[in-house]
Amino acid sequence: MTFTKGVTPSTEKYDGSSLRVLIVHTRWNCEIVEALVRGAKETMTSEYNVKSENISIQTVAGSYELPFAAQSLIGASRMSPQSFDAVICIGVLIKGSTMHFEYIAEAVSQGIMRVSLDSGVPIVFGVLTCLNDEQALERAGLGDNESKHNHGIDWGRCAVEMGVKNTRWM
Ligand code: DLZ
Repeated sequence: MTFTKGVTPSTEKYDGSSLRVLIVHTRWNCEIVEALVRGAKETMTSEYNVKSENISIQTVAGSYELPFAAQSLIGASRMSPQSFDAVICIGVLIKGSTMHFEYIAEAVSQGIMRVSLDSGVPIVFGVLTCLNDEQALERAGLGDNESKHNHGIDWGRCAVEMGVKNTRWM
């Protein structure tokens, strides 16, 4: 049996022109992360009319710092006239020879979910957890593999959908 792998595009057309989106990304594995950030940003602006000036970009050192940064920045934005409607946390974890990968991946995924539910702001899980460099490159749309695909594109779409739905459901 064959089936369509991955996310089926939504049948609804979302208007992102009034959304405010935060992207927090790591400086670890920088080239791969930058391609993912570009994919997310370009998708939001070109497909959904999100204004570039309404996309805030902040960096942290590594993926472990992403949940704390998201929590602080969401909190700070609440003090300003316009708070964030959606957040994308972007990082790339690549398995090495120690247990670092497992601990960080677990902490970050749990942390991001906790910040999202506690704050009521949808946070897209844009953290690749890869077993090797090739997997990371392929998922950022880089390298030679024919099946490469930039997952940042999906994260941008997800952020707009969740941001719009969040403003409706609030
Ligand atoms: C320490 C570490 C390691 C080994 N690997 C990665 C990685 O592949 N991707 C990533 O984003 N960050 C990594 N880090 C850094 C941690 O996430 C964190 O920045 C440090 O442990 C400091 O808290």
